[in-house]
Amino acid sequence: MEPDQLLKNMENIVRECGKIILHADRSQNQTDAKPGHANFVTAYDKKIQQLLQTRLLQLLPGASFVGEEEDTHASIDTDYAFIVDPIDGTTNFIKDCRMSAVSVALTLDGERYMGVVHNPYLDEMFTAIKGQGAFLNGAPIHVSSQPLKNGIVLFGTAPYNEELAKKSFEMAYGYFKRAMDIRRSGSAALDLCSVAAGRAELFFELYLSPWDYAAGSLILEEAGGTAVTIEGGPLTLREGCSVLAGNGVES
Ligand code: 2AM
Ligand code: CA
Repeated sequence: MEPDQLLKNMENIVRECGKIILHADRSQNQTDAKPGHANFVTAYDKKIQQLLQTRLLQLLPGASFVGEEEDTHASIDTDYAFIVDPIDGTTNFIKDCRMSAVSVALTLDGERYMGVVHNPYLDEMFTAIKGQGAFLNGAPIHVSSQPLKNGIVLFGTAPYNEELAKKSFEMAYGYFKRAMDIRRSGSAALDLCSVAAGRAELFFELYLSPWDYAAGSLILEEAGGTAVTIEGGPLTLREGCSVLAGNGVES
């Protein structure tokens, strides 16, 4: 299959998943009970991941499949591998904050090859093929050329790690003083796409898993931005890492 056709097919599958998010039966979301939260989310995470797995592997039957909702993760050291997050922005989904995404990356020989990130609430489809630029609903996107002082800084707060959470807020305060303003969306995949589309200038989070950034980081790089770890090394796809992503403008 031609790369363009493969990407189109991936988009169609991801759009179907977005419809499941939009039409979620919120009466099942017991907002006063934690187990209710978990069941509600788990049901939709699993349902969407299952759909992604079935439909994506029909496109590329020999591919590996790595999804957030699995206990053990397949190796991506194969020709093709899909790395997916069925709902990135889980807490937003629970609270109906309408800021969540379906994220699908395709790797080839262990390297990011294609990325699709879809925000169903805004009907936004971010896409990229390595070396061919980044697009939003089919139109090319590019990072902004604004320096940090005129920029918005997005960040995530590593909620499961107290040490990192503290450091995250300290870093956020530092950026708050240096930049125009800060934001915290709750979806790393969408944050990376926001920087890619020039809506924000920088994003950081001190620990993320590959499915959070595999697609979004390719979209960002194809839009002219950069994505590295906080230490400045390459993002790892076989395990999680910190992410520092920006428009590449020195500040
Ligand atoms: P999620 O919504 O799929 O859980 C928010 O700070 C970002 O961090 C979201 O993209 C969120 O993805 C991700 N995230 C939340 N908990 C995480 C964890 N334990 N490890 C890695 N990423 C996490
Ligand atoms: Ca995620």
